Amino acid sequence: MKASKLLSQLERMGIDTIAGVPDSTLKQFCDGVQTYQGKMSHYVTANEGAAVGVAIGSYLATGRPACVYMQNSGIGNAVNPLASLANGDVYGIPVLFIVGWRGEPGVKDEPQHVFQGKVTCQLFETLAVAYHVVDQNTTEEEMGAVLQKAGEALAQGEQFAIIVKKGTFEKEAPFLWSNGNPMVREEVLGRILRTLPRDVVIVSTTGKISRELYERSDAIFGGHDNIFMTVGGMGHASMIALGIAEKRPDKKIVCIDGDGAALMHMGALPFIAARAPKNFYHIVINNMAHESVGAMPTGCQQASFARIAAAAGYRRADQLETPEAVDRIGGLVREEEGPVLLEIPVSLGARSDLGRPKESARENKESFMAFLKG
Ligand SMILES: Cc1ncc(C[n+]2csc(CCOP(=O)(O)OP(=O)(O)O)c2C)c(N)n1
Repeated sequence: MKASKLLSQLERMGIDTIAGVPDSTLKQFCDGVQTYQGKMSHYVTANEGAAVGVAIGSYLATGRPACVYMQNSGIGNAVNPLASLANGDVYGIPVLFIVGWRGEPGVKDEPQHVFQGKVTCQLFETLAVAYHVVDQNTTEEEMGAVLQKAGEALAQGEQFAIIVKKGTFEKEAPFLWSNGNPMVREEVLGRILRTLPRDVVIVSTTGKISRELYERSDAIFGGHDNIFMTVGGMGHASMIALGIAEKRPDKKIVCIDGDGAALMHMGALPFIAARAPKNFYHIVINNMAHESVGAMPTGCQQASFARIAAAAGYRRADQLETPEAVDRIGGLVREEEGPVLLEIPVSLGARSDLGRPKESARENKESFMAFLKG
């Protein structure tokens, strides 16, 4: 199936708005959305609930249903506006979902996708959203029938989900862009690990930032017990770090966040500033993209996390633009009180042979808790 073809079919169905958060299973589809020549408006939203919000608003303004795309991890974020606004017992607002299915039962995937993958279809059933699963063998004719069914549901003010298995979309011309930043994320993460005191507690965000930290830490120190990897729950690393920081004022806590993740639940910033934990250091690695799932731009390239954090009330907030500035983080963490936010601009891209954690998530939790205790 070609993304460009599906997009023009959606447009013919009267859909003129598409909003979502990128996903690795939908990488080819997301590339197709970026390069699409049609008339649809496209929004990469901060989270999947916000995409449902745009879909609702756009429908209210035009009477046309919108399409929301996301990874199945994002269903949780979408449930609130879906169940309490779009559902037929409330306003009855049509939305077409396109959902990448990570953790499909029987297909090996990372721990964070296993349970979510198992309950994906059930969740749509519970939410009274009719759905159809498509894969690489779905023919054009079958897809036509699915869209026909979807159109009928949308016409009734209902929602419909197309659940997409891995490998469904064909490769087309990728969407290529550069953010112009010279520093490389993995090198920056290595520098951060080297400059930080060895006894700091690190909470890292979802995606390749955690995978790169894990590998760098193993290579430099032969272990990673001080790192809690927020492998799922994108956007919640900083609140996890706050939870630890408040219970362990004797430890310095460093949250290593991504810009996409920080945007996803940005309410954390003023909240952390209000709690003012003295032992809290927040580093935002900013590549202006959801790099881990295919480097789609976040759509908020203008945002300065340092300025946002300063306005939110962090005690100090800076942008670090050179390797030498990154090397000074350790001194800052040793000498200054938090909450501090440091924004580090980096380029796009990652090593193609980047690994994944070798232990189970539970083993990592246990070694991290033992480190915290010790
Ligand atoms: C709720 C939710 N939506 C989407 C995803 C898929 N996902 C995993 S990592 C990622 C991108 C993270 O972007 P950012 O925080 O900027 O870090 P980067 O990958 O750019 O280093 C996305 C969208 C997810 N895991 N959870």
